[in-house]
Amino acid sequence: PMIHADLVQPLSHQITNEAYASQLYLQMCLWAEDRGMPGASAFFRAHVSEEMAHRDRLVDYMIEAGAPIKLQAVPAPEAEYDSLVAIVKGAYEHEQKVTQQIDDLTSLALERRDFNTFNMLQWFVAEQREEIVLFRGIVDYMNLAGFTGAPGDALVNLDRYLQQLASAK
Ligand code: OFO
Repeated sequence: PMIHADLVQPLSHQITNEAYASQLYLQMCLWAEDRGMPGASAFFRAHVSEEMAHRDRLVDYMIEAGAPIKLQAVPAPEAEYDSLVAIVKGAYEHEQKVTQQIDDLTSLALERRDFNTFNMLQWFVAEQREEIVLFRGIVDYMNLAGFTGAPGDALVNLDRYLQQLASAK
């Protein structure tokens, strides 16, 4: 088989992880939408489809390899946030977690000498580097703007910044 038996379940599980990321960002988008933050809403909305694309990339790989996919329940995302600061920090932390998941999968593929999966995962390794750079950049910007989370100029500024990031994609 193209995929080592020990990788089949973990890859299936990552499909659920990517679906979770998509749900999480949709919830964050809705939170921002609800509070009249169009920039933050657009930014997270764009991430919803990106995460779906990550999920589909794994699905396509497994279909091509003829590996069975067992879907699991997608956990409910956190819905209560104190501020946009908490959301951005939450998203950054989440991306760090996903990076760990991808790293674990990649080292397992290497250990089992599953070079097809190892090769497929290189795309995710690069993608996670981009995600980390992106979210860390927003956290840095937030700190630079002196944004504490309260409504005011800094919040409007951050929302506009997120709008620019969303349009640049
Ligand atoms: Fe946000 O990169 Fe997939 O999960």
